[in-house]
Amino acid sequence: MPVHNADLAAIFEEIADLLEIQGANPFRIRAYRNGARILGDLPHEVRLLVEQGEDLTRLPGIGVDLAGKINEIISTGRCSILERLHRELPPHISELLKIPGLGPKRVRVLYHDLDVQTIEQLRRAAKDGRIRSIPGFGEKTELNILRAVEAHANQSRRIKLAVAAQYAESICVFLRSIPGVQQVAVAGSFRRMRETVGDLDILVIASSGSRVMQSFTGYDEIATVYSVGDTRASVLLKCGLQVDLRVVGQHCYGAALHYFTGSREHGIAIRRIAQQRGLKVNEYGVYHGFRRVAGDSEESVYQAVGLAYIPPELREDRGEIEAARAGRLPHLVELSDLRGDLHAHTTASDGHDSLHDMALAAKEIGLEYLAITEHSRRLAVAHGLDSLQLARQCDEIDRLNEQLCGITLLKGIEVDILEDGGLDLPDSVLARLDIVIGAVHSGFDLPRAKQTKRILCAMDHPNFTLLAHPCGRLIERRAPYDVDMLSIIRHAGKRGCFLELNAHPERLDLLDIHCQMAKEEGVLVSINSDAHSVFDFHNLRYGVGQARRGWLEKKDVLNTRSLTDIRSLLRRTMSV
Ligand code: DGT
Ligand code: CA
Ligand code: CA
Repeated sequence: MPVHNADLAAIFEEIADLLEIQGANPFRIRAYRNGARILGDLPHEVRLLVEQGEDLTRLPGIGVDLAGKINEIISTGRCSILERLHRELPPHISELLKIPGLGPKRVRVLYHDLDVQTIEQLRRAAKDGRIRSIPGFGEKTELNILRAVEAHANQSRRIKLAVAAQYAESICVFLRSIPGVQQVAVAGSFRRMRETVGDLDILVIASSGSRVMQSFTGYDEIATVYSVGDTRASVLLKCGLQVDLRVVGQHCYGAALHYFTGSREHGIAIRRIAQQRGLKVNEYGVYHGFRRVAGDSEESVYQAVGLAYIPPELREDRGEIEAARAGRLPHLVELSDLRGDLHAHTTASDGHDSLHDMALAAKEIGLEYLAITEHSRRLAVAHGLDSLQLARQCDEIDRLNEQLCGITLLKGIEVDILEDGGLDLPDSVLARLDIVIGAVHSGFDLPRAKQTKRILCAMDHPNFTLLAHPCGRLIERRAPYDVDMLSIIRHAGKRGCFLELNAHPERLDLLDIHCQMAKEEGVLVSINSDAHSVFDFHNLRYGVGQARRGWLEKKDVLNTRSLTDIRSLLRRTMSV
């Protein structure tokens, strides 16, 4: 079975979790976590590098030890250290980590003090009031755990877009190699660029469905075939992702793609409009009685019901149909519109590559400027910078900018917003920078009013320019903190500062609905990679996908501006 980067990343992540539950050396744990992140973000499959005999230690963050593990997993399909950890710890203990609010440290304590090994045991411990007595937990935490366990039980498993993309890509390569296949497209929520997908919906254009199905069910990543017929199949991959496959003839392409892209709500609304015009829309075409009037292309489907073409990211029945009817659809921002990236890290804090290499990688993908924004001193786990270290980096950036051509580095910081709304570095230091990104990295549980006030207060700081990952959620792992986003957006507008749309696949934060809100309030959004390695710029595409879901156009996005315009926009903020 081919091993994907997401599989390797998941294995390393699990090793790190289990080591942490065991209380192993933090450096060792960090090495696996970094390895997992690097692997998860690589744009190309590591398996292919191994097959080509490449030296994996040339990848950032991958030492001899991890390279050996990767080779072992790819060549044998097994991982001996993970097997050993599974023998040493209770079999289902890592399941506990799926409960929001429970990290390895807490699981370790729950296991040692209460012998909690499963989610059911956790629920019982919380219900019986045994958790509150553990030092550092308390009654409130106990209640939160109980709620989270109950929410977890009702929750269906969804997979992050960037992870699904890796599996989708290999399936598409496989399907295209089947004789007779003319076209392959991934539809469903994947095409709509939702942050997570429930399953993959793949559309294949071929003259003979049965031939395609025969080959497809032999795909070696399939664990279970749920159902298979001549035109449709549904399977479960070994990674846990479900795939629905549909085969149609060429002339149905547009109608089928439209049907399977959804969303369900959008589809229902379109069919209702069709009905009013005496038309019928299904996955084979648009019909007037028995006469087929459209369906070769998606454009023809929309045209038949009197609408302009609606891009997939907007198809949620959230006003796009009215906008299409009125000719008011936005001209959505595209990846190629981005001219810079305003959030990146280097080895000076917790990044994996040097200033120089990050600059070259940004230039390579066509960017004209890149802001270097390390963590500030408070975030010690990420080697945050103090004033002196930051000043040194600024000097280095000045020197480097003289040598670099085609790319300009901007001087910045991702400064911690303290719980009282202050910033983690003195004004005099921040004043020297081109950009000051404020970020909440602690105190996630503050009550709504306090959390909102904290952020508004940070924005009042004369040098504050951009609010990082505004709601703080980690997809499927940590809920957003409770804030009044409209107040924050309005305050940003008043202060002349900006909001980030953090493009990391774990974050995708600003949320799509808040992008729309920012647009309405006239507050520009910056689509940033938050790159920690040269490969992370690849993630900008997911940020753009989310921005498109939030109706953003080129003019609504800060980093579509030229370097000169960016400089003056950032300066204007500071002088307010
Ligand atoms: P997901 O998979 O939960 O992330 O969300 P979607 O939007 O990909 O939903 P999914 O996979 O259930 O279906 C994909 C699209 O196919 C859906 O948006 C509309 C269409 N579709 C699927 N099954 C049906 C159905 O039984 N009736 C109708 N009208 N449409 C369907
Ligand atoms: Ca789907
Ligand atoms: Ca489906």
